[in-house]
Amino acid sequence: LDNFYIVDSTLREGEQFVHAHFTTEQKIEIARALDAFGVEYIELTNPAASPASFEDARRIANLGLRARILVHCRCTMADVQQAVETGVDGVNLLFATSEQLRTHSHGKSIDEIIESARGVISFLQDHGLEVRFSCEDAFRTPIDILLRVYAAVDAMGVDRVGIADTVGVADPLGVHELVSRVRGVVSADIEFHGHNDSGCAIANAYAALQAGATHIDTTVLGIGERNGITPLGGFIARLYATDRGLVSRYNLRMLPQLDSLISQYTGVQIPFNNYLTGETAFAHKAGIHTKAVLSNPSSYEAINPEDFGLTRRVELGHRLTGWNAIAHRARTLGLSLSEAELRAATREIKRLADEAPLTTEQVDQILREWAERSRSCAT
Ligand code: HCA
Ligand code: CU
Repeated sequence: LDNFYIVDSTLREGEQFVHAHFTTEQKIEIARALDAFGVEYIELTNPAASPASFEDARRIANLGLRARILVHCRCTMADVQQAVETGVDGVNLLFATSEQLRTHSHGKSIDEIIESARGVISFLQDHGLEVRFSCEDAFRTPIDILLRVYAAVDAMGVDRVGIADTVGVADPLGVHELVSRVRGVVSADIEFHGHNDSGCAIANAYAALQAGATHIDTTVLGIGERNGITPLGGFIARLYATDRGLVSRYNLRMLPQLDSLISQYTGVQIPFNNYLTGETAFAHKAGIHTKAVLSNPSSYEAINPEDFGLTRRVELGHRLTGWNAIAHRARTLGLSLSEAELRAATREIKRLADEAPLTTEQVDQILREWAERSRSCAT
């Protein structure tokens, strides 16, 4: 599984998010942050989309980043001529192949698609650019058509073929099946791009890797059309949970910064349950959990927050609290209380918390009062 590359599309798919309107300076800052994190590829909006899109692609291609810079283009000469002028390293081409999109989007037959691909691909190859050809809406395209298109562009010598779950209908078993079938007919690398409409974007990206895909599209916080695609942080969490060695080549401590940068620039909050950076992602509450976590965090954590520069939180002032966690807190405060006292203090906290949760300060106050009482009894 370690032969994979991340193609981050925050500056392409992410720009298609309803709340994204990045300025040139913001795009540059995002590109630099992604590069510092260590994604291998950064995909940018089609330079033909607008004058600023062209200018920004040119500037980002000239920043001297370690990541390879790609632009996303329709499979037309007009688009790729502009792409070449920007000085980017490669082009991610797309062409819709499903019946739905062929009818309602470009109206071309499969033979016409293959023929236009030929000219565009050889033009890019002549200019020394890396080329990927993707079938948009692959999961609603009949398999025989899909394999015919992939085999044809593979024979033209593309570096990668792309498989896009454009509407988020695929599931992990289906992705595994399709990627395996494509693997059987192409020698090129395989890129997977998955939308999250039905909640499978991370699982699908992971299944694609398991089936032999080499490149995975992500965006920071998963932003994109509708509810977006595979989120960078969630994908990293998925890989880390399997084998943390898989993600050791990335600068993991940059992830919280990337998430907050995009949150700030789009004006949307990071969800409380977000992978890694959600407010509660490392919060432990019930007595059974807190006891074990305080003794060894891995008991209830698959992911070590410290690897991402984050900290865990143990909640004490609620009715599900346990005396072990309360005892731990008392020790932290330097208070010496007997087990009986700690159990009694815990009962008091639970009784009060049945009315309303207590703050840590309130819990500390109760523990200090018990310590005070205990001392005055002793003297
Ligand atoms: C788009 C559609 C796309 C393309 C993905 C790809 C999709 O907005 O252009 O190039 O592989 O989801 O199909 O994002
Ligand atoms: Cu997409």
